[in-house]
Amino acid sequence: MKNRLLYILALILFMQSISAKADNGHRLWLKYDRITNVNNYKQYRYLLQQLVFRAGADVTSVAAKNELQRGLAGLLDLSPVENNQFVAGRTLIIGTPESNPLLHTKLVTDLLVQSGTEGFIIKATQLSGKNCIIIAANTGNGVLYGVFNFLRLLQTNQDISQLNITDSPRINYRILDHWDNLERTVERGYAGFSIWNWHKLPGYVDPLYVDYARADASVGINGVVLNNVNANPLIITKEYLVKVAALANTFRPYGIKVYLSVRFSSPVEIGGLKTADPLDGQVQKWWKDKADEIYSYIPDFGGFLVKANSEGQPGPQTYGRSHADGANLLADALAPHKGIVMWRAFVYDNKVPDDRAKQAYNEFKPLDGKFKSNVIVQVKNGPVDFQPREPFHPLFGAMPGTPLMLEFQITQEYLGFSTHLVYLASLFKECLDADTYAKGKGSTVAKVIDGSLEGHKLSGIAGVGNIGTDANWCGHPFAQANWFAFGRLAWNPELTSDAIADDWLRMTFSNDESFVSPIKQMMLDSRENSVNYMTPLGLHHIMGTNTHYGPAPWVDNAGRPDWNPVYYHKADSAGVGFDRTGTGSNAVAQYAPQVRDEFEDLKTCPTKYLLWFHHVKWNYTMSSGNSLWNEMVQHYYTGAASVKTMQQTWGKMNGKVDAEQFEEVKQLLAIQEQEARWWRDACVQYFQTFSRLPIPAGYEKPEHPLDYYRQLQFHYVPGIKGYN
Ligand code: GCV
Repeated sequence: MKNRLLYILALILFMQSISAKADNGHRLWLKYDRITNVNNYKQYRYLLQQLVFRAGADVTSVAAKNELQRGLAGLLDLSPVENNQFVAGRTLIIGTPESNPLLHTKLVTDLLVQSGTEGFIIKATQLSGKNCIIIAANTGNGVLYGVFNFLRLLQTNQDISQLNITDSPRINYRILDHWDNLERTVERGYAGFSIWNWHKLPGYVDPLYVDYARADASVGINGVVLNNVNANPLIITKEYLVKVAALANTFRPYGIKVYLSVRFSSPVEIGGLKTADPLDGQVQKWWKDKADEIYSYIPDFGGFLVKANSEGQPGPQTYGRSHADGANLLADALAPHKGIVMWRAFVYDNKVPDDRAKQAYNEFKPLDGKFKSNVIVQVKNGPVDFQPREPFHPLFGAMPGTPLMLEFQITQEYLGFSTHLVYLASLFKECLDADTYAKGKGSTVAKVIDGSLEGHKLSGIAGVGNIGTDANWCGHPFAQANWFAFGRLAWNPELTSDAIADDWLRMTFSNDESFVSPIKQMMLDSRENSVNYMTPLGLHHIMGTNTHYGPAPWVDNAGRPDWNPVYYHKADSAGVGFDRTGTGSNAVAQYAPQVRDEFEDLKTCPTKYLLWFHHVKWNYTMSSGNSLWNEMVQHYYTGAASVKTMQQTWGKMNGKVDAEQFEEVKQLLAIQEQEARWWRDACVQYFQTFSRLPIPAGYEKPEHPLDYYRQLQFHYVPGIKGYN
């Protein structure tokens, strides 16, 4: 009996030790596991024996120090000796010139001239004639970013003996938008429920919030919108403000400000007023008082995000006023506290426009220059809605008198939810690097939004987050890379997708080249793969209505024309595609002449945007020599086949990464492979009903007839309101 008990006890301990080792991805890219490369390990331990950390007593400096100690303990099993002396060649010196006398030198202060309040330098140098490594900044925030950058160098096994880094963010407001509802569902969220436990706040502050803030800060995110743009007015009542304040207090050490989405009609709904008209004196007073109240709870509150007169949300147009009137009302209320208004240009109202892609430009372009100085207009990357591929939004470059903020979607509403491996840096870069020609060649979207093109002080970028209560935060281990990539590009839009993937893979999984190299390539190819099996050649908005799950190009009976996929692809017996040239909706005219001309001409229009701008005959000869029909089929088949290749590539990684994560990715890739074929077979057969052309020889037959796909129904698809 005793032996049996001992045996069971041993077994339990053994099982625990196994599960303790298994990695569920919760530590994201901040694992800080012991460095396995012997040379790097030795170099780092030698160079970092001593630590002189004097960065002030502010909460951010304390957070920076804690992070450094945590990182060095994990990566190197090192607790550097901290004092004011330093040993030549073996000391890390950290702080600001004010707080750390060792850094109060001309060399350091000169280098920090351009660093602003968030930049930093990391340098192998000499101070008082002795070799050392310094991390210096003008503020605690800069020190924090410098520390995260330094730890990244160690995590990715860089040589640190010759460091010479000067870095600062190009964009001021780098914000993660949560579409989290107060009852904890997440609109378009595929990673579980909202991480904000409103019920337990403010009494219980989950340590998870600190991990969340560390992750954001590690990639330079400095603002968080806590709630859905389809906003509940309760968020700015006292009941919720005390909860918001608790989160703000938790995020403050990490340089993160809190923002809220507000509902334009709040003065009526929670203020008891009869109107929310922005020109009404009582309404103006109500918002001013509300702003004062918010700042009494959260002194460094960031400001408001607003979705108005869009998809049924109330707004200034409800009272016959303009978007500028609405934004300026809130801007005036926030201005005394230095808060900002992020006013969304995603207007998609009840009147059906001639072309939905034109609506934001039509409404906002005439308002250029009419916004108060603390308003920034937030524009989605493309003119329709976060599709797998869209051309850049024509408002970029078209509103020189107004600071514009770029909104990306990190959550994969249209890109396979959290079951498809799609690395989004490629999508982000395609937009950031696009040339608007607003002020001649080189007027990229990145330069519009970083303020440099027009000399705007206010500059911003937002990403709609993909975070939820799933153990790995994002639902798919590789979806974490999109959170990471958003932050890195928000800090520096010039980084390459390749470099970001490289860092993320090394920090998250392994520095083993035989892993990093093939898996990085798989990531870099993944977005194009998904475009191919979902919406090749400029097709868009052909997914399941409302759920946005799977293909449904046939839907033609939704409430209004521009809710229907058929509105967007316009397939008929002659051809397919939305004519947005002068013979069609003329949306091309919203772009600068150089861009317009390129898109308007069938011969010069990039193949990837072809059916976005043109209705093209099925037998049109593409630049490849294929007919349009054959080319479309080829893209769908190549896309689906590429997921098989991803499976093979991943299959070879068994043993190179944690077993639990290997298995998770393997299973998710199998779902993706199935769904890629579903997209392919449904779309090819549907478009074939118009082209009446055969699927060229050599391609496998679709698994099921078209009717099978048309009749599929799904219940409880995540991410839509009321799904639970
Ligand atoms: C938050 C799309 C999404 C909506 C989202 C909207 C927006 O329409 O499907 O869920 O609402 O964009 O960005 O406001």
